[in-house]
Amino acid sequence: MSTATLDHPAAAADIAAADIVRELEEHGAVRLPRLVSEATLADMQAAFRSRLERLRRNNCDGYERTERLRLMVQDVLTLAQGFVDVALHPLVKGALNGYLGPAWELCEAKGWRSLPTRRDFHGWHGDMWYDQTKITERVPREVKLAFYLSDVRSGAFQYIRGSHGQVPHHLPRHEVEHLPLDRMVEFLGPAGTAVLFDTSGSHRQGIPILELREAIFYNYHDPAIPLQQEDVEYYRYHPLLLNAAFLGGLTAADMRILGFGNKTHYQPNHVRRAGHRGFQRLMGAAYGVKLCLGEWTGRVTGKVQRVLGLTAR
Ligand SMILES: O=C(O)CCC(=O)C(=O)O
Repeated sequence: MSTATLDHPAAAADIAAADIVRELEEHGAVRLPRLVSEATLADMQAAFRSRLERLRRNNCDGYERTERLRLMVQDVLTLAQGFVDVALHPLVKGALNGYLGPAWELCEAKGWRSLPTRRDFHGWHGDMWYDQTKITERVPREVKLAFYLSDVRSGAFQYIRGSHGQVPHHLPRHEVEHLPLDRMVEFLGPAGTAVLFDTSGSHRQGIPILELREAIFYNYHDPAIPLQQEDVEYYRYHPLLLNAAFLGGLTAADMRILGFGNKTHYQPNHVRRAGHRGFQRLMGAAYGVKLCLGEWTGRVTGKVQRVLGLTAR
């Protein structure tokens, strides 16, 4: 396969894109050549890690944690220019035009840090995203771009080559037992490794995960395809959240890809059903008490200081 980087002329990217489309058609997953410079990668890593400092709450941005072994960072396009540049890389766009046809958009951009474990917590699956009760006669295509932000020596993305095009589902034990593991490809690689894959094929994060792994996953599909109910309720494919600072120099095609003006999946006043509601209320109340105590202590300290003549009245 020919190689291309972010700075290659469009013609070279077109040739490489055709190779990538062929690989996707045949195998369902393909490793891409390097997409960003070391400096851009470092910028992305620093921005991503700044979101991993703490759990998101109140006036502090951070990660989301809805499961034990992954810390989720939502809406990575807001974090650094590199996240937008990778999403709209000419090679990626060329490959997606060839594989998905004319109507695809970027529908999600998030990442996570996976924690070390020997547990197969995610399992083999094809991504379920569209409404399988409405679309029965074909499997609509969806492609993800995996992009590593840490060196991956274990816990890599794994894919069964040629398994794409099946109705996506979580593989039950009897199917896992018969998986053709001789066709399994494991995408080990340094930070900056990028892999495009058809999400209907069987894939998972491999185990054991011996070191923290940080990766982002961009999700591309046709937004006109009806979504499964669970994702509508969760508001999973909400219109992308963007950062105006990173949107200079977009073409009309880029704006379409980022969903400018597309309200198909916009839900006014959406409120996500919260889990752990009792616990959240308790934490909210405890925080309220802490603020009251802080205010009261401040008043008492002020009074004492005034009585002792330590501050002006
Ligand atoms: O984290 C991984 O390597 C697997 C990702 C995955 O299964 C998915 O995005 O559906």
